Amino acid sequence: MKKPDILQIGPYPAWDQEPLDEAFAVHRYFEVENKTAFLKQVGSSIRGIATRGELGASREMITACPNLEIVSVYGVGYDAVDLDACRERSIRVTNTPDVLTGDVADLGVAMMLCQSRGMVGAERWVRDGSWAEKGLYPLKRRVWGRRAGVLGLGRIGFEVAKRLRGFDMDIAYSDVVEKPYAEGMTFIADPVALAERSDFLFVTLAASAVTRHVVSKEVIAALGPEGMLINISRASNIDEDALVDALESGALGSAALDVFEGEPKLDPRFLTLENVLLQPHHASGTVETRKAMGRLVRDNLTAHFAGSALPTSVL
Ligand code: 8YV
Repeated sequence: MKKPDILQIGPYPAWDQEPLDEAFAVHRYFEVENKTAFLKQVGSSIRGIATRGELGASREMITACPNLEIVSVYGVGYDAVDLDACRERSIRVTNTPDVLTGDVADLGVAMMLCQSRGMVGAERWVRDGSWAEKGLYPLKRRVWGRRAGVLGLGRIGFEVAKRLRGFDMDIAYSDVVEKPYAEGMTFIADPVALAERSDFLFVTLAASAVTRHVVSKEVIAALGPEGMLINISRASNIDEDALVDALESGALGSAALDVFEGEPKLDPRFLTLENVLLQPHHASGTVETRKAMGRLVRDNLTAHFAGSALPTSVL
């Protein structure tokens, strides 16, 4: 039987690439220079797209593949997939939820600790001889027992909150509705009010057109000169211009970010700021999790072409 033709939008590790190549006729979009010509050439043969969370699938790509049946996303976030274009043609969409939740929460909490205790600067202090030359490292801010806000108490937000309990933090959260499982946490619907009572504000919302810039200039101002913003969701959830302005002026104390508008290219102003911790969108980046994500990408494709129920569909 002919293997189904798949358009692969971004690279995967060898342990995923090999089984993918074995099961499907894979066309590597990310390796070609002239993408438009490539899509013209292979588009009509494509029945599935395998993509990454941050790369998604655009309307242009979807339109160029008139026989497309499924988009399988390597990531929990599918905001970069044009869902309207998929709905119009009843194209299925799958993602990789649950398997990455713990790792993403771990990185968020690690970023809070690292930034609050100034660990990057402290490492530099040791390596560049400042410790021996200048003595004690400047004092930083405590984490345990302080006030945390979680914006979006879904799977990842809940795992963040669970970890913060271990630091005896006073935890509040915002969401569209109060969550029955948020025991011991204060519900504050308004993100500005949440930011006002938070020392650390975690952004853990699934991104969509509705959540765009939910962390507005007002939310950032409410977090204030002593506050820290931690983003492990999508850059679009934050008004990034307002964020950089506030970090520059000191209106916001600090930030720890795993995601950026236009990544992997960053607003160059970020690189000049000392009060921001920059991470290369790797919250799900452990061997264990990435293996589980790769397997789910393939399991969804395989199930679809076998006519079975999809393990983790979103459309
Ligand atoms: C990326 C992510 O998909 O899960 C998500 O939504 O953004 C990440 O896990 C990962 O970088 C792989 O591309």
